[in-house]
Amino acid sequence: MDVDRIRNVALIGHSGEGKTTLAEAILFNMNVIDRQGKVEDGNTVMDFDQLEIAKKSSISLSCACGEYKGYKFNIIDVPGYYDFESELAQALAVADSAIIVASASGTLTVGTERAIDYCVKRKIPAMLFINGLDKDNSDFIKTVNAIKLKYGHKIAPLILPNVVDGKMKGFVKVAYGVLRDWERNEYPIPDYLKEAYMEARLTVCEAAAENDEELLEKFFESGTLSAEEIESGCKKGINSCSTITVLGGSAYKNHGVFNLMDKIISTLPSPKDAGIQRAIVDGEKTPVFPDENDQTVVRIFKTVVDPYVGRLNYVKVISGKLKVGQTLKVSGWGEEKISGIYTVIGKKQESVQELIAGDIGALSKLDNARTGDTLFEKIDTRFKAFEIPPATYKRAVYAVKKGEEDKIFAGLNKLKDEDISFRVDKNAETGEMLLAGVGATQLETVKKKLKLKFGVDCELTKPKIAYKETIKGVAEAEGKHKKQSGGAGQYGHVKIKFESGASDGVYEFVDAVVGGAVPKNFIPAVDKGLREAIKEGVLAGYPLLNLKATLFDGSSHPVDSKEVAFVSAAKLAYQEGIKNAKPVILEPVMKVTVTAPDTYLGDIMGDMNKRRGRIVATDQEGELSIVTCEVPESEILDYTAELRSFTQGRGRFVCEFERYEEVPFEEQAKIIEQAKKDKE
Ligand SMILES: Nc1nc2c(ncn2[C@@H]2O[C@H](COP(=O)(O)OP(=O)(O)O)[C@@H](O)[C@H]2O)c(=O)[nH]1
Ligand SMILES: [Mg+2]
Repeated sequence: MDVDRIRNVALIGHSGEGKTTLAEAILFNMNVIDRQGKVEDGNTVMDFDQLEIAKKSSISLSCACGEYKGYKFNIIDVPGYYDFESELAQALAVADSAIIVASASGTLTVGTERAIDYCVKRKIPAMLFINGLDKDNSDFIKTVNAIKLKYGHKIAPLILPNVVDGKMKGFVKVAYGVLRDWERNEYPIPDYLKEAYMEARLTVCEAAAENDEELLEKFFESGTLSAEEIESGCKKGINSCSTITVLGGSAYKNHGVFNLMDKIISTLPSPKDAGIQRAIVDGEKTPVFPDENDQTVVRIFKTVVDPYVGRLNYVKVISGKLKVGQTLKVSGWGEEKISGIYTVIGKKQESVQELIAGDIGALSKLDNARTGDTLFEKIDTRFKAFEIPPATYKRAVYAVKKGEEDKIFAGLNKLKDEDISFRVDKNAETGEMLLAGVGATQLETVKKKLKLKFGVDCELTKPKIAYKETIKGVAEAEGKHKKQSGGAGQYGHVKIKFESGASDGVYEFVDAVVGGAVPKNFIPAVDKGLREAIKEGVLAGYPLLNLKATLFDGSSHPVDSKEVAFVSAAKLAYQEGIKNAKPVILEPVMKVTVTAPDTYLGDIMGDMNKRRGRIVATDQEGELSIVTCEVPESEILDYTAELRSFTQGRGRFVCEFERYEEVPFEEQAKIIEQAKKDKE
């Protein structure tokens, strides 16, 4: 196989548009499978995972390959749902082009818009496939026009539908000037389509000519271009991301899929056309070409834990040749011996001896390497890290069965191999195990995998907020600990002034005792008592911040005074004093930066108000508004889903801890009430 004859194509777009079904049709047409499976029957090549079968929808990217007209297609089926966007980033880091699958709904759907924007922004060559044209209410032309409304002449349809009695019977191949039915028979263009065809052809010729000086000249001179010229012009346009060609059909009925496959060959880039993969080579940013004679460089873009072969790493060979028996280095930590190389078709692997530059396959039996690692032969090479969506959705993890916490923690850490877009932390403040990810669907998936692969059940709950307490006023208090009933007695007596303002922001102890009212040797005991006491505030039991405590008086007993007595006395004074020093509850306030199309600006600000948020700044970047606000953490625990919902998935946010702030009075009452309940 020659690198020019490889096509690495990712199928992208919103979920439910037919990507997995399209992959199935392509594989069927390449004779990789002898029957086209259905997502709803749970028998497709790409949705093979048990959870995907149950959900009837893709969760992680999967790969399959086959041959068509002497070309090798590596198809990467990418899940469309928001929560799995990391899979999109991983797939597009190695695919040389994308096919955006869009339903023929007559509108530009948010999912399609996101996919197009993603490709345009990152310069990924793309083609659109308008799917579901077998459905009664589908409308190719209306859909294309809706997409054009936003993207203009970038969008170049290569087909013209032939609709008879409200049903699409086939299409005109605009470049070639023939009518095709769904059985791939070809006819001359009927009269009723001629006018529309002439118009469509003109549009395509313009799109092709725009990308090539020579073609432009020819088009000016003769007013037309040949089919080959149209394709070569479109190919240039696709490669430079100035053109997105449009095809259509029905993945389900396998209509229009052969035509798509022909265009994959004629207009989508080979790994060589797609050209340079930017890498950091020996510390320098350098292009790496898919040259067979160069050093071997292999990039791992996905790790899966396979029940039969163990950990399987999906790889793209960036340059050189990957061979069984090679030892390759890994930046930063060592080397790996290459023993099992495979081509992949969904859940099936076929062992091969080598993979050439530009090709995609899988490696088994690597010791440590995983997603994101680059293996190289001689010169240190690595790539920019995958663009992972921010992990803004947090949930606490509790074991259903007591005692399984460690097993859950270990399982989660293993699952991170498969999904690089969630984090597991232990929160030292609240003592909770926290899972942070892109959204609820993702974390639910993690939970199900935990059960399936490690046999442990867990519950996901809203995380506890790490509230704190402090005082705003000043109070003096006395604490006396006295026990003198029989045997050895205990006596400690202190007078302490409590006020806000510790030098370190947490706690400061000042010894202002004169004349030995509290003997020198017992002063550390007072400090110790207070240090223990501030672990719990007097309102709701949260740690106390910013306390300055000045010991200014007290008394002692020649026999009964002991360390424990002064520790207790200090604690008594604390209870009394803090209550009188205007205690308040503090809450963590986050800095949240929301990005969304500017039409949502008003909604975002109004919604922030309801969350007790403060707008700090608003900025504009193209059509996007960027709103920076400060909002209590307790008010944004579900913001991921809510922002998505009122922006139809167009809004994004990131957030980070900003500072602690006083909780408003009404809210304090709720927190105190809750703390009481928790204690019972
Ligand atoms: N009628 C019709 N149904 C389709 C077509 N393509 C996909 N479907 C159905 O739409 C649903 C979602 O398809 P799927 O391939 O899972 O979409 P994905 O989420 O983009 O991978 C499934 O029930 C498919 O059978 C099509 O061209 N026509
Ligand atoms: Mg799918």
